[in-house]
Amino acid sequence: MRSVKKRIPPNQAVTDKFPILHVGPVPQFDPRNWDFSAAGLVKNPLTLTWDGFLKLPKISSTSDFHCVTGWSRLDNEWEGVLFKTIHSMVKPLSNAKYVTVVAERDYTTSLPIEELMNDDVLLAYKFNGSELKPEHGGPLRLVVPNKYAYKSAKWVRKLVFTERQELGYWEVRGYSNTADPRKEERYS
Ligand SMILES: Nc1nc2c(c(=O)[nH]1)N[C@H]1C(S)=C(S)[C@@H](COP(=O)(O)O)O[C@H]1N2
Ligand SMILES: [Mo]
Repeated sequence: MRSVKKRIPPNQAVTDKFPILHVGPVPQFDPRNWDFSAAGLVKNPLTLTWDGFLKLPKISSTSDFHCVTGWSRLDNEWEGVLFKTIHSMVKPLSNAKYVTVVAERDYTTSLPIEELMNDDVLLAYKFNGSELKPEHGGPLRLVVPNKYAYKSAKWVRKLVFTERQELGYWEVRGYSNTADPRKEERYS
C-alpha cells in the first residue's frame, strides 16, 4: 500500500469526518417507483427496478475520496455494482466513447468509458458496511476515486452512452472536465 502521504493529492487536507456536499435538497427514495436505466449508444438498453439492481453481481472496494474544495477522506469502503458489469450487460456500440451520468433533479456529470472501466469505479449502495445514507447519495451513487468528487454523482438513475462528451453540472460552471486530483485539475 502507498504511504498515506503519497495518497494525498496536492493541496488537499485529510478529514475523518464525512462532509455532505451537494446542490438542492436530498431526494426522497421510494423503491416502488425508483428505476435505473442504461441507454444511448448500446445494443441492449436496460431498465431495472430497485430489487432488480440488488440482484446484480456486487463487489466491495476501498478507496479515497477527494473534493475539489480541498478535503480528502481516506479508506472508504464502498459496496455495489462495478460500472464494468453494466457495460458488459448493455454492450455499447463501437461509436460509444463517453457516458453521461444522470442523477435525480438533473445533476449530471460525464466521463470517458475507458476511465469508468477501472476496478474501483462502481455504483455503490453501501458505505463502510451500512446502507448508503440518503445525504451521501443513497440509494445509489457513482464512485470514481481517481477524479474530484463532483464526478461521483449521488442519487444516480441513468447512464447514457454517447459518442461525444456532454459537459456535466459543475463542468459547465467552470470546473475541470478531466478533474484529476493528482494533477490538481480543479478549474477549466
Ligand atoms: N447529485 C449530486 N451528486 C453530487 C453532488 C451534487 O451536488 N449532486 N456534489 C458532488 C460533490 S462536489 C461532492 S464533494 C460529493 C460529496 O459527496 P458526499 O456529500 O457524500 O460527501 O458529491 C458529488 N456528487
Ligand atoms: Mo466537491
